[in-house]
Amino acid sequence: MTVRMTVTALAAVASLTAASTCAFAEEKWDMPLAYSATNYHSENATKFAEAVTAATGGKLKIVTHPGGSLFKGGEIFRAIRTGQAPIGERLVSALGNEDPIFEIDALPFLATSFEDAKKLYKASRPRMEEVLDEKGLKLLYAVPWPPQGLYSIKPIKAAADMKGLEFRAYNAATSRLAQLMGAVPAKIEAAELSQAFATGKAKSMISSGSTGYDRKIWEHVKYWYDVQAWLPKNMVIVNKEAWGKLDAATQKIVLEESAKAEDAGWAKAEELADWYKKKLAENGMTVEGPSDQLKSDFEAIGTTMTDEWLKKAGDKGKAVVDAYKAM
Ligand code: PCA
Repeated sequence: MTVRMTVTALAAVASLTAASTCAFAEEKWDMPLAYSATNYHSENATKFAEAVTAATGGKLKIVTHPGGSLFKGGEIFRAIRTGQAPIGERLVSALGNEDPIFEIDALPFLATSFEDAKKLYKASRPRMEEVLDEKGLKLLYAVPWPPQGLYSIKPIKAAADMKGLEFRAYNAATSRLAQLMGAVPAKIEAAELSQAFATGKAKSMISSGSTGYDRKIWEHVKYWYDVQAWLPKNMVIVNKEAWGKLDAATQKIVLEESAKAEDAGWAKAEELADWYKKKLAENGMTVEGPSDQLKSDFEAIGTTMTDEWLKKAGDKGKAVVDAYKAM
């Protein structure tokens, strides 16, 4: 009994001492992510979170929650905006109803290589930051997905073959694209994909090899056409109020680690793009380029969608496209 009491007393003294030597207030940030833990976006975000935690000596501890476990993809932007989560990651092009600038990321054939996607990012980042700032948010970093291709349970030689086919969309732009092909779109988050294809709710979609690989899409889908239509990005944003509570030294560390995460993420996406395609093929999928007809059908749809977007996005949108084209 005496010994137990002594141990308890010692532990109490030790924890008091630890508390008094911690001259700083510790802050814990939960960071919701929509995509699976093993996806490179999530792994990159987790590395970023760990690097910030280490570099601040635990003063700012960031903990990631992948796979939509804390907030689903469709809820993350609002959660950060309202301060329910201080930080998180969201697919940029899914935010078209917040502002048209975010949809520039999913305009077919505007930027189809990593190099052009980087230019488009440079050209659009100032406007993105302006819009986010008005909403009480700050952009930390953005990382692309590999080029987008067409998944289908049946061979597709032309857009006409998509007529009536159930199509999984991940934003308004992919819904519109489906509509223009005569397909039947339904918005479904990546985390719910396997279920949607298993039940036949989805029979086609446009996405990268990355998401097909993550969801073992070959269990349901046999064809992937490497259309290289665009490279959408995920962005990591922070609530400005939460940001304002950090001291200058901590903010500096977060910005430095964000820059590193951005560079690492772009490099990883590019490195993995071909690897994903190989994995789809190894698992029995037919992986090939689009037929000339399908390509020209997509190009025509891309022109329509770009025209529609320019009307919506007005002068500010046009200025971004012009800046991109001048690069
Ligand atoms: N994967 C994400 C968005 C773009 C991509 O390649 C998805 O399908 O949800």
